[in-house]
Amino acid sequence: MTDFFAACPSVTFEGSDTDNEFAFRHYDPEAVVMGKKLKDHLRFAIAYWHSFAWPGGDPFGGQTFERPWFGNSMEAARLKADVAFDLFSRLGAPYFCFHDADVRPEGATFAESEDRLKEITDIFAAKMEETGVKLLWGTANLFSHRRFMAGAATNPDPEIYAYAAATVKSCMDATNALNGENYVLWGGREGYETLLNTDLRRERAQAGAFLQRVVEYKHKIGFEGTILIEPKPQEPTKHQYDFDVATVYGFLKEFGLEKEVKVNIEQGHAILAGHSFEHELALAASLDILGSIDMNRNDYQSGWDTDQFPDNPREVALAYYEVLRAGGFTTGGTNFDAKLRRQSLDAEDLLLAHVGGMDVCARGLMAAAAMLEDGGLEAMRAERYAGWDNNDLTSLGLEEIHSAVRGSTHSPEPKSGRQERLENYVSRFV
Ligand code: XUL
Ligand code: CO
Repeated sequence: MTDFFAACPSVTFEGSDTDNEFAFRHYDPEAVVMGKKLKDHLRFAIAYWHSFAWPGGDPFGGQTFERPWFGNSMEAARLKADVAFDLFSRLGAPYFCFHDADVRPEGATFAESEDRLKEITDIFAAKMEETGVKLLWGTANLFSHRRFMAGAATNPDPEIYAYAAATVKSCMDATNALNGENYVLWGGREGYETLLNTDLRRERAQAGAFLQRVVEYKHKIGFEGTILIEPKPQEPTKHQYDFDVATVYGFLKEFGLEKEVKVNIEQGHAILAGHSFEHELALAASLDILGSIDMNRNDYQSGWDTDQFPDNPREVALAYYEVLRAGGFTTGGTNFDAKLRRQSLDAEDLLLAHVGGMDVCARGLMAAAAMLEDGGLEAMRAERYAGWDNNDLTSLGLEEIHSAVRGSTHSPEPKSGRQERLENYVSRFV
């Protein structure tokens, strides 16, 4: 067993008056909001990679964290699993998420890597049974190893495509064995560094075929979870094909997958794409492809993906407003794809970062629910479009419309968009 978090008590809800750092002020998992418990709305997941596998490096410096489970042995991987499940339990986090590379050391061959993944998957299964923690999603790391430097599905070398396909199969098997509720594909290297060496048409066709094979395999093994693509515009590559929600939707339509695959939207990726988080969520909901979220925040100055824990109640509230307006999560949830700053060395830092993130999400979700129940925004939205309720012109041709407009003496007047009043309205709730 592990004593890494020995100095950290288990965290429970104490309410907003508490001065206990190790307590939730807003996240009362059992509290009922809009007819559902908060824990069932939020469906929090801890990201294995940031919390247990990330060494604390940045582009100018390497490892800052010294964790007892760092190393390339299976013994280290087993210790890491102990520590991870200890954190999940202390936080009362209902879910976790992982890549193959986060949980097992790379083997000398594909088969060895896969066997190691299976061994860890069996350990996870036992720990999940014991603790009640579930798997929100599994995924394959098709971006860290040098073999994937020019992409996985979109690689110019078919042998790498094959390696990626085999890796995804083994990660889907692991996810299925653990009853994962989703399977995520993030195309970190599916893009290009320079157009000068890139055949866009070919790479797009490879990516489409790859995803079709993933969906076929999902049905073949009876995986009941949702396949999710996680959009991101760039970083690590200069340009990534899954740029944003709109781009992914066009891709899914082209390959006939828009009813099979949804999106996992990450706050920081939305910002990198020049959107807000709520824009991406609202668009996905309007296209019926909203699946799950990766919750973090970006530094608005740095221009890269800083993956910080969320701390802005208003932003979080506007995001959950879109999630709730779309009917809430089904298989999806709130994955903290967020990491500590590299100077935050202590076990307490890791645990308390999640406490703060969970609290701000709960606060945001409750504010969003209150807005939705109050109905003010929806009433104003309905009123704004009311003219269309009994007057759908969209099937009429231009000539028909022209003769009606020309024959009328009525001149339409613009109406206020009321933006400031709407912003004031939101401020009342957050
Ligand atoms: C990278 C990122 C990934 C995906 C899973 O920016 O968000 O961690 O969430 O591969
Ligand atoms: Co992510």
